[in-house]
Order: sequence, then structure tokens, then C-alpha cells
Amino acid sequence: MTKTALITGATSGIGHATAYEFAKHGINLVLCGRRLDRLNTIKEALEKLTNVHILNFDVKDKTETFKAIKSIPEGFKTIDILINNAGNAHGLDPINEGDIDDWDAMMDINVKGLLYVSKAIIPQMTERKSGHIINIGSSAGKQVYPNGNVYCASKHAVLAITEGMRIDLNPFGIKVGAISPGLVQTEFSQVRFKGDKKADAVYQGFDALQAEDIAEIIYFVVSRPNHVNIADLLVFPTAQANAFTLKKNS
Ligand code: NDP
Ligand code: 8X3
Repeated sequence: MTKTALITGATSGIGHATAYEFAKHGINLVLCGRRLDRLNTIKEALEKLTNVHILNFDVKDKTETFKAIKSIPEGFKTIDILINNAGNAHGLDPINEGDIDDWDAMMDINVKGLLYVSKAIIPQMTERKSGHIINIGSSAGKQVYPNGNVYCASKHAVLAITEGMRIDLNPFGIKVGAISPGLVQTEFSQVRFKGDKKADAVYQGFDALQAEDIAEIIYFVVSRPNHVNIADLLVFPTAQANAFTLKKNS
């Protein structure tokens, strides 16, 4: 039977590439994001491959999130796969110089936003006793790096929430897992550095992961047989060994 996936953060990077990968495999899509123009363009493109519904909301707004998910029309309402991907880093400053608005954004979006979306979707999964939730963590959720403080904390929280979800949803047969990438070349650094050109340097001098690399892995994870749950995946570009060890071309 055709499955339906809801992907947050589908307007760029990993979420967008995952939408495309799922569409190629005929999975019905509910695509979410704040940039409506992009959602419309992506819907138009992917509708050649599958059925697409778009939801335009900010995951950090609890009311908007529940309203948007409640509005999903018949034909898309049964969410088999939830990809909690929306998120970003905001700033890269030592803790003593950090901007409180950046901290709020990262905790509100990366952690609380993921919880709001999950809270809105999980009841239908527990009722059906089936479903698959994938949370996009980060290598920053496994290792803290200098100036990463609150972003790393938000991703550590994502991994803790993932484990908690897997335990609590185990009686319902719901699969829960996390995928934690290292450096992926997306709009991530443009957002982190607020458009500053130092974002360009982040992915220079080595072959960074591309959003499509992660999308293919996500599809692999969701296409395993029912009895297989990939719980935790850490993925680096070959040039990166951990948060501190990156081999750049000289
Ligand atoms: P992008 O900046 O390319 O994509 C981020 C996506 O999240 C966009 O679609 C954006 O959509 C959405 N988003 C951001 N804030 C909100 C919000 N408040 N409400 C709803 N949607 C929001 O970055 P990536 O694709 O790289 O990031 C995707 C995920 O992958 C994030 O969770 C990130 O932490 C994680 N990650 C990224 C890595 C990297 O190196 N790039 C490595 C490890 C993990 P819109 O602006 O339209 O709302
Ligand atoms: C994104 C990877 O190393 O920029 O989560 O934090 S990193």
C-alpha cells in the first residue's frame, strides 16, 4: 500500500532532497516549511511523481503547528512516516558572548518544534499501532565543539528525545530512530552566519556530504522490512573524522 510521509523543513537542504527521493519511490508527501513560495514550487515539481500536500507553518508556534496538522485533507491524513527535520544553527559564539535570541531560536525550533509536531502526529500512530518517526540529529548531538554550545545542546536533546520516544512507543510497534549527519552542504551555514560570507568557507577544501546523500540514507531506513528498525546512524563525509578532525585539501 502507498505510504504517506510528513517532512518538516522540506523547503531546502536535507528535507527537500528527502521529499524528492521519497517522490521518486511513489511515497505520498505532506511537505512543511515557512517559505510558501518554495513549497508551491516544490509541490509543482514533485506532483509529476507523487501526490503532494503542503503545510505552511512555523514549528515553533504551537497553535499554528496543531492547526496545520489538523487541516491535512483526507487522502493525506494517515501519516506512516514522520521526518522531523526542520531546524538550524543560529550563531557560532562562545557561551559568554552568545545571543539569547539565537539560543531561543535553536531550542524553540530544534527541540520544542520537533516535540510539537510529534505530539500532533503520534496519537494517530498509537491508535493504528504502526508508524515510523525519524528525527534528524547531528554529529553535534554526539560531540560538543567550541562555540557550538546551545546548538550542540539542542541536538543532544533531539537524540535523548529519540531514545525516549523509542522506549515509550515500543508497546505500539512504532519505529523510532535518529540520523545524525556531519557536515552537509545546504543552507545551514548561511542561516547560522546570517548571510555572512564566512558561510561559503565552511564547505570549501573537502568533499562535504550533499543533501542527496542523506536523503538516500533516509529512504534506505524507511524501506527496511517491518521487523528492522535502524535506531541510530552517524554519517560523516569521508574527510571528517569527528567534530575536530577535518582533512582539507592543502
Ligand atoms: P537548511 O537550512 O537547508 O534547511 C532547514 C529547513 O528547516 C528549511 O526547510 C527550513 O524551512 C526549515 N525550518 C527552519 N526553521 C523552521 C521553523 N521555525 N519552522 C519550520 N521550518 C523551519 O539546513 P539543513 O537541510 O542542513 O538542515 C536540516 C536539518 O539537518 C536540521 O535539523 C539541521 O540541524 C540538521 N543537520 C544539518 C547538518 C548540516 O551540516 N547541514 C548536519 C547535521 C544535521 P523554512 O525556512 O522554509 O521554514
Ligand atoms: C550540523 C553539523 O558540525 O555544523 O549539525 O554542527 S555541524
